[in-house]
Amino acid sequence: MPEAIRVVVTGAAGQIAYSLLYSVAKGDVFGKDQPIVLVLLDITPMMGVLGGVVMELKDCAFPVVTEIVATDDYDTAFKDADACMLVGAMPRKEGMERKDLLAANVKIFKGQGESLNKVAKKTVKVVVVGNPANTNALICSKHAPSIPKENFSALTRLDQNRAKAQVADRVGRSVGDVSNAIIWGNHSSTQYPDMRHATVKIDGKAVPVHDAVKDDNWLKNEFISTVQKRGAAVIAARKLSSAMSAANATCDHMRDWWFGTKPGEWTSMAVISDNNPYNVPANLMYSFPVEIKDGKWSIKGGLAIDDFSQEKMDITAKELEEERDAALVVVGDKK
Ligand code: NAX
Repeated sequence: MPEAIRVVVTGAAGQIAYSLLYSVAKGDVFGKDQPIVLVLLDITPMMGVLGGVVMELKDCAFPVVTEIVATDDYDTAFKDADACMLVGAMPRKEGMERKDLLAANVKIFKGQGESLNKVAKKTVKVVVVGNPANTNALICSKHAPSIPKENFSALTRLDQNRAKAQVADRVGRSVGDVSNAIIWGNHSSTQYPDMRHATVKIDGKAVPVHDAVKDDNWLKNEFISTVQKRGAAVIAARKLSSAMSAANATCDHMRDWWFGTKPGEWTSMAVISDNNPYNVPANLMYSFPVEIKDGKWSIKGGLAIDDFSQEKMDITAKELEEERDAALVVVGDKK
């Protein structure tokens, strides 16, 4: 058996973590032969609830889990961490403006970045799920300068999965037949779900999604807004935000980062935009199509960008620049 890896889940007493921990502990992310020390972080008032989660995890008797650590202390949680799923965040409360939410959250991610910088392995892989995920990931990375920027990412895989599901339904195929959907930009309503390079397998052949859907108007309008607003639609129906699908996407994201993408396929991840091949401004956590090999992602280059796409990519970049600048003021890195 290989040596155990330390996997940290924050917001561990929350609703996404409740599904996420089950999959991680079952071996669905790092493999059924990879022992795991499962580290659960939440805030002090949630320690009682977290104790219940620990009891349930123990009662699952998952063979890959060698130890469970539950804590409210950042340095204890992140010590020697190999992989971190940063789900915990301050939820939006009634009457709270977007800027108040941003301020509360970037302070959390500054603190977690500082702790990662001090105590985590320099090879740690970090995915931020807690919103505003892209900007939180950027702030976290900035406060962990001893860890490569490439080791930080934010989750847009849920948006990608949503996009694939919409197209699969539309053309009456299984979602597994749809490949190479792209989410560009922010995990917010400005994201640009792009199917221009995606294919759907029909009778064993990879057909461009545009040819299979045969409705450019749907792809440019209803499809995009459905994906952009899917989170709100789930809340309206379930009276709770997406949890199972968010947990599943977090697992997909980390599994692909750990084991790699299939040849000829890419996946969407928000990663540092420095030196990207699409002229997106530097110094943002922007979602791109990435290929992953040996635990390292690289942005898939060479995809043609038409005027329609360029405009949408610019809108979401602008929002990320505004979020970043506001966040840098909050953490005192900018006046
Ligand atoms: P919950 O409110 O159920 O759980 C959040 C948990 O985080 C709570 O237990 C809370 O005590 C904990 N927490 C707060 N501050 C913390 C800190 N400093 N350290 C550790 N834990 C802390 O929310 P849940 O539904 O699980 O959602 C978590 C986050 O995911 C939210 O920010 C949400 O907006 C975000 N989402 C992001 C998605 C994405 O695709 N990037 C999609 C789903 C989800 O909306």
